[in-house]
Amino acid sequence: MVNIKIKGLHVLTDRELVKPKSIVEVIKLAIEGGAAAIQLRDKDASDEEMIALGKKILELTTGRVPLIVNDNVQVALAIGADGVHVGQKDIPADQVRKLIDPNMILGVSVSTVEQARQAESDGANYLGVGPIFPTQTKTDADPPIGLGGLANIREAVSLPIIAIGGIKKRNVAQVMQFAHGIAVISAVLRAKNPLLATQKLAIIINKYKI
Ligand code: TZP
Ligand code: MG
Repeated sequence: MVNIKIKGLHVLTDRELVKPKSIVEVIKLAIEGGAAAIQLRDKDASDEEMIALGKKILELTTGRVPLIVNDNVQVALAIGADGVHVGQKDIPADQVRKLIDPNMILGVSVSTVEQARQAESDGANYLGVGPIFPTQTKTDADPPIGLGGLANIREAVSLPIIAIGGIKKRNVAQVMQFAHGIAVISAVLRAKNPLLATQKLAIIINKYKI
């Protein structure tokens, strides 16, 4: 059941990239525009800063869409978030699964079939798969896996696949042939009109979403 809720458009936060706009304001527009989930992601913030921002964003998401916290299990538990998302260099997914409430969503970033199978057996509820295309947003991103890499992972596991990395309006339709949703940062946070940008992405995604 948890899987149904996380299909669609995920919008990730980035307090720096969104400037001069405010992240809270842009996330509000993203929810209005049809985002299916919000992920609180901030590599440079302290736990206190994450908690403060997380509480503000939780006010916008509660009753509407899940809020998933990147990397930081303690922050997720402290604010009562709906889920946690971890990468290959974070706390192992099977450990996170034991630390969080069974109803909480666990997302895991993967870029290979092997990692995807491991995440599935560790108890992930969905996979963040990528980077699909080159991206300047994550400076330490792995090389892009392309649509071929995405398709291989999709075939190997039965979890919902949320594709990430360099996804824009122009390429989202091709990605959605092999995914249950996508996650973006710059396509919404750097858009002149974040509401319109979200609406346009969500319309395309919802045509393909299964
Ligand atoms: N993980 C893989 S690529 C990426 C993350 C967090 C960055 C995605 O940002 P953008 O701007 O949507 O390419
Ligand atoms: Mg991480």
